[in-house]
Amino acid sequence: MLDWLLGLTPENISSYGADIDGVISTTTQIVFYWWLVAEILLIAFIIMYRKRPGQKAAYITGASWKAMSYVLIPTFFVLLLDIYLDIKSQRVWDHVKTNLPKADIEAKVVGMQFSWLYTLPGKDNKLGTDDDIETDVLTFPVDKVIHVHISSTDVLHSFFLPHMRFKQDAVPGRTITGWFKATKTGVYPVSCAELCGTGHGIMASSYEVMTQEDYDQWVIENSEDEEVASNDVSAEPASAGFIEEDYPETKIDPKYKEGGEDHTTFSRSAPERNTELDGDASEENSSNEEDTEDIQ
Ligand SMILES: [Cu+2]
Repeated sequence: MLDWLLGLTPENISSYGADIDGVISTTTQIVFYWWLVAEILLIAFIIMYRKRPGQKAAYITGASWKAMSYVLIPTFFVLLLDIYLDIKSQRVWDHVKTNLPKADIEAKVVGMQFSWLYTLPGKDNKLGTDDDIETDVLTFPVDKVIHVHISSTDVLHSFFLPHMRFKQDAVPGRTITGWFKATKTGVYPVSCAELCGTGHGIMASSYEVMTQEDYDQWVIENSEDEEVASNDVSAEPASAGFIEEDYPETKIDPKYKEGGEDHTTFSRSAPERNTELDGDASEENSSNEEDTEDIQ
């Protein structure tokens, strides 16, 4: 039932895509049937109890148990369905968001106004080493667990892979890890699902799912021409408003915690405000004392 609605969603190429679609389908069906019942009753009652000659309107306060049962019984069923949905979706949430399976490949995803930049491990399959590959097409093998460490250099973005049934906010100053496993090779779109500025609509990107052999080859090719590759990357995003100096900052996330450039200004001004407040507070205190003296 209602498969036509799920038919509108993009093709599922995710190992947990069926779980996500299942929750959406169940929620839609429950909401749809209750909506149908409510609308049919509403229209029926409008016709049945319309104004007619000789029929007087009754004033019903709803205080009797019979009247209340018309509200309480449907509420009970809605509550039961709510609990059912909670249990069903909690299982999916645990699987997709909480219990991350062991990663085969770890990648870094950085959102910025208005592009996505990806860093993949090189031949050593370790992220954060010299042979890392920077790319603007997230590339990874099929049937492998990919962990993505998502962050942002500026404002809130949302890393959205519709075919992968994956969506995760990119929050400045934080790195959030998500995972997915593709079941099919191909090139698929990435978009930003958080209104992040004037270029939000053009903040599109893509990812390519390859066979393991193709991926191994891709890693070798891109690791070999490391210099060329890094030149490409620094040149390409520049057209999309990327400033190279911005990137190293995002590598050092603790910097934000210790107080980056912006935060320093904030913490500098904060104590000034505090001292002002203290001054005010002591004045208030002294005036309070005066008041109490007056009362005494
Ligand atoms: Cu964005």
